Amino acid sequence: MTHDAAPTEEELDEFYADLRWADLYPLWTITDELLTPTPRPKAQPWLWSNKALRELADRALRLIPVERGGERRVLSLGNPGLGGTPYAAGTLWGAVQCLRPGELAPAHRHSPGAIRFVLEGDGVWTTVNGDACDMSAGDLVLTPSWNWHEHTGGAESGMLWFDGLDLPIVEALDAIFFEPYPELRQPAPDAHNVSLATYGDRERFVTGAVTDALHPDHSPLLVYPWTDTDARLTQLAAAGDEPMVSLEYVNPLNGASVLPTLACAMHRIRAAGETRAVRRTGNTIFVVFSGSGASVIDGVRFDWSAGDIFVVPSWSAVEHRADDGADLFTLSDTPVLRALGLYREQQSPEPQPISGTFTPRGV
Ligand code: GTQ
Ligand code: FE2
Repeated sequence: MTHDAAPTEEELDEFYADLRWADLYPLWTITDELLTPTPRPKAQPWLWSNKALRELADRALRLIPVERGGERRVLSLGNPGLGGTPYAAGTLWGAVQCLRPGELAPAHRHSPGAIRFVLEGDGVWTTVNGDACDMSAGDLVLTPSWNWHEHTGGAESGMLWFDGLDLPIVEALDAIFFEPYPELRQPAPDAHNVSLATYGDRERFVTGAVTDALHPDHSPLLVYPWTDTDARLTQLAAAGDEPMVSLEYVNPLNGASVLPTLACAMHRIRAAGETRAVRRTGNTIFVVFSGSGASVIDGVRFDWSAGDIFVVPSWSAVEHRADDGADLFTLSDTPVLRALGLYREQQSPEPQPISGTFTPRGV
Protein backbone atom coordinates (compact mmCIF):
# COMPACT_ATOMS: atom_id res chain seq x y z
CA MET A 1 0.00 0.00 0.00
CA THR A 2 1.19 3.49 -0.74
CA HIS A 3 0.34 6.68 1.08
CA ASP A 4 -1.33 9.54 -0.71
CA ALA A 5 0.32 12.92 -0.78
CA ALA A 6 0.37 14.72 2.58
CA PRO A 7 -3.23 15.46 3.57
CA THR A 8 -4.41 19.00 4.08
CA GLU A 9 -5.52 20.17 7.50
CA GLU A 10 -9.01 20.53 6.14
CA GLU A 11 -9.08 16.92 4.95
CA LEU A 12 -7.95 15.71 8.35
CA ASP A 13 -10.47 17.83 10.26
CA GLU A 14 -13.22 16.48 8.07
CA PHE A 15 -11.96 12.92 8.50
CA TYR A 16 -11.95 13.19 12.32
CA ALA A 17 -15.39 14.78 12.33
CA ASP A 18 -16.74 12.00 10.13
CA LEU A 19 -15.20 9.37 12.38
CA ARG A 20 -17.03 10.87 15.36
CA TRP A 21 -20.24 11.00 13.38
CA ALA A 22 -19.85 7.31 12.45
CA ASP A 23 -19.16 6.36 16.10
CA LEU A 24 -15.58 5.34 15.39
CA TYR A 25 -12.47 6.24 17.38
CA PRO A 26 -8.96 6.34 15.92
CA LEU A 27 -6.75 4.29 18.25
CA TRP A 28 -3.66 6.31 17.32
CA THR A 29 -4.99 9.33 19.21
CA ILE A 30 -5.98 7.45 22.39
CA THR A 31 -3.57 4.57 22.72
CA ASP A 32 -1.46 6.24 25.44
CA GLU A 33 -4.39 6.60 27.81
CA LEU A 34 -5.70 3.09 27.10
CA LEU A 35 -2.56 0.98 27.05
CA THR A 36 -0.64 2.39 29.98
CA PRO A 37 2.68 0.78 30.93
CA THR A 38 1.24 -0.13 34.35
CA PRO A 39 -2.30 0.04 35.84
CA ARG A 40 -3.66 3.53 36.42
CA PRO A 41 -6.72 3.07 38.65
CA LYS A 42 -9.05 6.04 38.84
CA ALA A 43 -9.61 5.31 42.53
CA GLN A 44 -7.11 7.08 44.81
CA PRO A 45 -5.55 5.80 47.99
CA TRP A 46 -8.07 7.08 50.56
CA LEU A 47 -9.05 6.74 54.21
CA TRP A 48 -12.38 7.17 56.02
CA SER A 49 -11.83 7.87 59.71
CA ASN A 50 -13.60 5.96 62.44
CA LYS A 51 -14.63 9.30 63.91
CA ALA A 52 -16.42 10.47 60.77
CA LEU A 53 -17.95 7.04 60.11
CA ARG A 54 -19.26 6.72 63.69
CA GLU A 55 -20.63 10.20 63.88
CA LEU A 56 -22.47 9.94 60.56
CA ALA A 57 -23.69 6.40 61.32
CA ASP A 58 -25.07 7.73 64.62
CA ARG A 59 -26.93 10.47 62.77
CA ALA A 60 -28.28 7.93 60.28
CA LEU A 61 -29.50 5.85 63.25
CA ARG A 62 -31.39 8.86 64.62
CA LEU A 63 -32.71 10.25 61.34
CA ILE A 64 -33.34 7.36 58.97
CA PRO A 65 -35.70 4.44 59.58
CA VAL A 66 -35.10 0.99 58.06
CA GLU A 67 -38.12 -0.44 56.29
CA ARG A 68 -39.38 -1.40 52.84
CA GLY A 69 -38.33 1.36 50.48
CA GLY A 70 -35.18 2.39 52.34
CA GLU A 71 -34.31 -1.20 53.20
CA ARG A 72 -30.76 -0.90 54.56
CA ARG A 73 -29.07 1.80 56.62
CA VAL A 74 -25.85 1.75 54.62
CA LEU A 75 -23.26 4.48 54.08
CA SER A 76 -21.15 3.55 51.08
CA LEU A 77 -17.53 4.58 50.77
CA GLY A 78 -17.22 6.74 47.67
CA ASN A 79 -13.68 7.08 46.43
CA PRO A 80 -13.17 10.72 45.30
CA GLY A 81 -11.18 9.51 42.28
CA LEU A 82 -14.29 7.84 40.89
CA GLY A 83 -16.16 11.07 40.24
CA GLY A 84 -19.28 10.55 42.35
CA THR A 85 -19.64 6.78 41.95
CA PRO A 86 -20.45 5.14 45.31
CA TYR A 87 -17.58 2.64 45.07
CA ALA A 88 -14.53 2.39 47.32
CA ALA A 89 -12.44 1.29 44.34
CA GLY A 90 -13.09 0.46 40.69
CA THR A 91 -14.01 -3.14 41.51
CA LEU A 92 -15.16 -3.01 45.15
CA TRP A 93 -18.15 -1.75 47.10
CA GLY A 94 -17.33 -0.94 50.71
CA ALA A 95 -19.78 0.47 53.27
CA VAL A 96 -20.72 0.68 56.91
CA GLN A 97 -24.16 -0.53 57.92
CA CYS A 98 -25.86 -0.04 61.27
CA LEU A 99 -28.94 -1.49 62.89
CA ARG A 100 -30.71 -0.64 66.13
CA PRO A 101 -31.92 -3.28 68.57
CA GLY A 102 -35.09 -4.87 67.26
CA GLU A 103 -34.86 -3.44 63.73
CA LEU A 104 -35.13 -5.52 60.57
CA ALA A 105 -33.46 -4.87 57.21
CA PRO A 106 -35.93 -6.73 54.96
CA ALA A 107 -35.16 -9.88 52.98
CA HIS A 108 -33.95 -9.74 49.38
CA ARG A 109 -31.35 -11.26 47.05
CA HIS A 110 -29.02 -9.97 44.36
CA SER A 111 -26.44 -11.32 41.95
CA PRO A 112 -23.55 -9.37 43.56
CA GLY A 113 -22.01 -11.32 46.45
CA ALA A 114 -21.43 -9.72 49.85
CA ILE A 115 -19.36 -10.18 52.97
CA ARG A 116 -19.88 -8.57 56.39
CA PHE A 117 -17.17 -7.90 58.91
CA VAL A 118 -18.53 -6.88 62.31
CA LEU A 119 -16.96 -3.81 63.88
CA GLU A 120 -19.04 -3.41 66.99
CA GLY A 121 -21.92 -4.91 68.95
CA ASP A 122 -23.63 -8.27 68.97
CA GLY A 123 -27.05 -9.87 68.98
CA VAL A 124 -27.73 -9.20 65.28
CA TRP A 125 -28.17 -12.17 62.99
CA THR A 126 -28.17 -12.30 59.21
CA THR A 127 -30.40 -15.02 57.83
CA VAL A 128 -28.79 -16.43 54.66
CA ASN A 129 -31.02 -18.78 52.65
CA GLY A 130 -32.74 -19.88 55.86
CA ASP A 131 -29.61 -20.14 58.03
CA ALA A 132 -29.58 -17.55 60.84
CA CYS A 133 -25.93 -16.52 61.26
CA ASP A 134 -25.23 -14.84 64.59
CA MET A 135 -22.90 -11.87 64.38
CA SER A 136 -20.55 -10.32 66.90
CA ALA A 137 -17.46 -8.15 66.74
CA GLY A 138 -14.69 -9.60 64.56
CA ASP A 139 -16.91 -12.18 62.86
CA LEU A 140 -16.96 -12.58 59.08
CA VAL A 141 -20.38 -13.45 57.60
CA LEU A 142 -21.02 -14.32 53.93
CA THR A 143 -24.11 -13.55 51.90
CA PRO A 144 -23.14 -15.11 48.56
CA SER A 145 -24.63 -14.23 45.19
CA TRP A 146 -28.39 -14.83 44.84
CA ASN A 147 -28.82 -16.04 48.46
CA TRP A 148 -31.86 -14.57 50.23
CA HIS A 149 -30.77 -12.47 53.17
CA GLU A 150 -32.08 -10.13 55.84
CA HIS A 151 -30.56 -8.60 58.97
CA THR A 152 -32.41 -8.84 62.28
CA GLY A 153 -31.43 -6.54 65.15
CA GLY A 154 -30.74 -8.15 68.54
CA ALA A 155 -32.51 -7.38 71.77
CA GLU A 156 -29.94 -5.17 73.42
CA SER A 157 -27.03 -3.65 71.57
CA GLY A 158 -27.04 -1.89 68.22
CA MET A 159 -24.50 -2.98 65.68
CA LEU A 160 -22.12 -1.51 63.17
CA TRP A 161 -20.48 -3.62 60.50
CA PHE A 162 -18.48 -3.33 57.31
CA ASP A 163 -20.14 -4.49 54.07
CA GLY A 164 -18.04 -5.53 51.09
CA LEU A 165 -19.58 -6.41 47.72
CA ASP A 166 -18.37 -7.27 44.23
CA LEU A 167 -21.10 -4.96 42.89
CA PRO A 168 -18.80 -2.95 40.56
CA ILE A 169 -17.45 -6.17 39.02
CA VAL A 170 -20.94 -7.58 38.45
CA GLU A 171 -22.04 -4.21 37.08
CA ALA A 172 -19.08 -4.12 34.67
CA LEU A 173 -20.14 -7.58 33.49
CA ASP A 174 -23.72 -6.30 32.98
CA ALA A 175 -25.02 -9.07 35.21
CA ILE A 176 -26.91 -7.25 38.01
CA PHE A 177 -30.12 -8.91 39.19
CA PHE A 178 -32.12 -7.97 42.29
CA GLU A 179 -35.30 -9.33 43.84
CA PRO A 180 -37.14 -8.44 47.06
CA TYR A 181 -38.42 -11.38 49.12
CA PRO A 182 -42.24 -11.54 49.04
CA GLU A 183 -42.35 -11.17 52.86
CA LEU A 184 -40.36 -8.91 55.16
CA ARG A 185 -38.43 -11.90 56.47
CA GLN A 186 -37.73 -15.52 55.62
CA PRO A 187 -39.52 -18.17 57.72
CA ALA A 188 -38.06 -18.24 61.26
CA PRO A 189 -35.35 -20.92 61.32
CA ASP A 190 -35.48 -23.76 63.87
CA ALA A 191 -31.82 -23.37 64.73
CA HIS A 192 -29.12 -20.73 64.28
CA ASN A 193 -25.66 -21.24 62.77
CA VAL A 194 -26.39 -24.44 60.86
CA SER A 195 -23.46 -23.94 58.45
CA LEU A 196 -21.14 -23.47 61.42
CA ALA A 197 -22.40 -26.68 63.04
CA THR A 198 -21.91 -28.52 59.74
CA TYR A 199 -18.50 -27.21 58.63
CA GLY A 200 -17.14 -25.56 61.78
CA ASP A 201 -14.70 -28.33 62.64
CA ARG A 202 -13.00 -28.26 59.23
CA GLU A 203 -9.92 -26.25 58.34
CA ARG A 204 -11.18 -22.85 57.23
CA PHE A 205 -8.01 -20.78 56.96
CA VAL A 206 -5.10 -20.78 54.59
CA THR A 207 -1.83 -19.43 55.94
CA GLY A 208 1.61 -18.95 54.45
CA ALA A 209 1.47 -18.86 50.66
CA VAL A 210 -2.02 -17.46 50.13
CA THR A 211 -3.31 -18.46 46.70
CA ASP A 212 -6.71 -16.74 46.54
CA ALA A 213 -7.83 -19.71 44.48
CA LEU A 214 -11.16 -19.17 42.77
CA HIS A 215 -13.98 -21.69 42.68
CA PRO A 216 -17.37 -20.90 41.12
CA ASP A 217 -19.08 -22.21 44.28
CA HIS A 218 -19.05 -19.99 47.33
CA SER A 219 -18.00 -21.33 50.72
CA PRO A 220 -20.75 -23.42 52.37
CA LEU A 221 -19.55 -22.06 55.72
CA LEU A 222 -21.33 -18.72 56.14
CA VAL A 223 -19.84 -17.45 59.40
CA TYR A 224 -16.22 -17.35 60.59
CA PRO A 225 -16.28 -16.46 64.30
CA TRP A 226 -13.64 -14.09 65.65
CA THR A 227 -12.57 -16.43 68.46
CA ASP A 228 -11.21 -18.93 65.89
CA THR A 229 -9.56 -16.24 63.78
CA ASP A 230 -7.93 -14.72 66.85
CA ALA A 231 -6.70 -18.10 68.13
CA ARG A 232 -5.18 -18.92 64.76
CA LEU A 233 -3.41 -15.56 64.51
CA THR A 234 -2.04 -15.95 68.03
CA GLN A 235 -0.68 -19.38 67.10
CA LEU A 236 0.88 -18.05 63.88
CA ALA A 237 2.46 -15.07 65.63
CA ALA A 238 3.95 -17.33 68.31
CA ALA A 239 5.49 -19.63 65.69
CA GLY A 240 7.78 -17.01 64.17
CA ASP A 241 8.99 -13.43 64.39
CA GLU A 242 7.82 -11.92 61.10
CA PRO A 243 6.53 -8.34 61.38
CA MET A 244 3.11 -9.51 60.15
CA VAL A 245 1.21 -12.81 60.02
CA SER A 246 -1.74 -13.31 57.67
CA LEU A 247 -4.49 -15.79 57.13
CA GLU A 248 -7.06 -16.07 54.38
CA TYR A 249 -10.60 -17.19 55.23
CA VAL A 250 -11.38 -20.01 52.81
CA ASN A 251 -13.97 -22.51 51.70
CA PRO A 252 -13.46 -25.50 54.07
CA LEU A 253 -14.25 -27.95 51.23
CA ASN A 254 -11.59 -26.87 48.76
CA GLY A 255 -9.43 -24.05 50.14
CA ALA A 256 -10.82 -21.54 47.61
CA SER A 257 -11.61 -17.90 48.37
CA VAL A 258 -14.85 -17.35 50.32
CA LEU A 259 -16.68 -16.04 47.24
CA PRO A 260 -15.67 -16.59 43.59
CA THR A 261 -14.90 -12.89 43.23
CA LEU A 262 -13.77 -11.86 46.71
CA ALA A 263 -10.97 -12.85 49.05
CA CYS A 264 -11.00 -12.00 52.77
CA ALA A 265 -7.99 -12.08 55.03
CA MET A 266 -6.85 -10.96 58.47
CA HIS A 267 -3.39 -9.61 59.18
CA ARG A 268 -1.78 -9.21 62.60
CA ILE A 269 1.11 -6.76 62.73
CA ARG A 270 3.45 -7.07 65.69
CA ALA A 271 4.18 -4.13 68.01
CA ALA A 272 6.64 -1.89 66.12
CA GLY A 273 6.49 -4.36 63.21
CA GLU A 274 7.20 -2.95 59.75
CA THR A 275 6.33 -4.75 56.52
CA ARG A 276 8.16 -4.51 53.21
CA ALA A 277 6.66 -2.37 50.45
CA VAL A 278 4.70 -4.37 47.88
CA ARG A 279 2.47 -3.61 44.91
CA ARG A 280 -0.16 -5.97 43.59
CA THR A 281 -2.74 -5.98 40.84
CA GLY A 282 -6.25 -5.78 42.25
CA ASN A 283 -7.88 -3.40 44.72
CA THR A 284 -7.89 -3.90 48.47
CA ILE A 285 -10.00 -2.38 51.24
CA PHE A 286 -8.39 -2.44 54.70
CA VAL A 287 -10.58 -2.34 57.80
CA VAL A 288 -8.65 -1.59 60.98
CA PHE A 289 -10.14 -3.94 63.56
CA SER A 290 -7.84 -3.08 66.45
CA GLY A 291 -4.64 -1.24 67.27
CA SER A 292 -3.03 1.69 65.53
CA GLY A 293 -0.22 2.38 63.10
CA ALA A 294 0.44 3.82 59.66
CA SER A 295 0.62 2.65 56.07
CA VAL A 296 2.62 4.35 53.35
CA ILE A 297 0.69 4.18 50.08
CA ASP A 298 2.49 5.50 46.99
CA GLY A 299 4.67 7.67 49.19
CA VAL A 300 1.86 9.19 51.31
CA ARG A 301 1.57 8.27 54.98
CA PHE A 302 -1.89 7.23 56.19
CA ASP A 303 -2.12 7.12 60.00
CA TRP A 304 -4.81 4.78 61.21
CA SER A 305 -6.46 3.37 64.31
CA ALA A 306 -9.35 1.05 65.14
CA GLY A 307 -12.45 1.60 63.01
CA ASP A 308 -10.68 3.44 60.18
CA ILE A 309 -11.13 2.05 56.67
CA PHE A 310 -8.68 2.67 53.84
CA VAL A 311 -8.24 1.69 50.22
CA VAL A 312 -5.10 0.56 48.43
CA PRO A 313 -5.79 0.72 44.68
CA SER A 314 -4.27 -1.71 42.21
CA TRP A 315 -0.52 -1.41 41.74
CA SER A 316 -0.07 1.18 44.52
CA ALA A 317 2.97 0.39 46.64
CA VAL A 318 2.04 -0.17 50.27
CA GLU A 319 3.88 -0.93 53.51
CA HIS A 320 2.48 -1.06 57.03
CA ARG A 321 3.76 -0.25 60.50
CA ALA A 322 1.98 -0.89 63.79
CA ASP A 323 2.46 0.98 67.05
CA ASP A 324 1.52 -1.52 69.77
CA GLY A 325 0.30 -4.23 67.42
CA ALA A 326 -2.73 -4.17 65.14
CA ASP A 327 -5.24 -6.43 63.39
CA LEU A 328 -6.25 -5.48 59.84
CA PHE A 329 -9.07 -7.14 57.92
CA THR A 330 -8.82 -7.02 54.12
CA LEU A 331 -11.23 -7.49 51.26
CA SER A 332 -9.84 -7.85 47.75
CA ASP A 333 -10.71 -8.91 44.22
CA THR A 334 -7.55 -11.02 43.89
CA PRO A 335 -9.37 -14.29 43.00
CA VAL A 336 -10.63 -12.68 39.79
CA LEU A 337 -7.19 -11.44 38.83
CA ARG A 338 -5.60 -14.81 39.56
CA ALA A 339 -8.28 -16.73 37.66
CA LEU A 340 -7.77 -14.54 34.60
CA GLY A 341 -3.97 -14.71 34.68
CA LEU A 342 -3.73 -11.00 35.57
CA TYR A 343 -2.25 -11.27 39.04
CA ARG A 344 1.17 -9.70 39.56
CA GLU A 345 3.08 -8.54 42.56
CA GLN A 346 6.32 -6.71 43.05
CA GLN A 347 8.20 -6.54 46.35
CA SER A 348 10.48 -3.67 47.10
CA PRO A 349 13.44 -4.09 49.46
CA GLU A 350 13.53 -0.36 50.20
CA PRO A 351 11.07 1.59 52.34
CA GLN A 352 9.26 4.24 50.30
CA PRO A 353 10.33 7.86 50.69
CA ILE A 354 7.44 9.74 52.32
CA SER A 355 6.27 12.83 50.45
CA GLY A 356 3.25 13.78 52.56
CA THR A 357 0.61 12.79 55.08
CA PHE A 358 -3.04 12.12 54.33
CA THR A 359 -5.59 14.21 56.22
CA PRO A 360 -8.93 12.44 56.56
CA ARG A 361 -12.14 14.41 56.14
CA GLY A 362 -13.80 15.24 59.44
CA VAL A 363 -17.35 16.36 60.18
O1 GTQ B 1 -27.00 -5.64 53.65
O2 GTQ B 1 -28.02 -6.60 52.03
O3 GTQ B 1 -23.86 -2.43 51.69
O4 GTQ B 1 -27.90 -5.43 49.64
C1 GTQ B 1 -25.22 -3.01 49.86
C2 GTQ B 1 -26.25 -3.78 49.35
C3 GTQ B 1 -25.55 -4.05 51.99
C4 GTQ B 1 -27.26 -5.75 52.43
C5 GTQ B 1 -24.86 -3.15 51.18
C6 GTQ B 1 -26.91 -4.70 50.16
C7 GTQ B 1 -26.56 -4.82 51.50
FE1 FE2 C 1 -28.23 -7.29 50.17
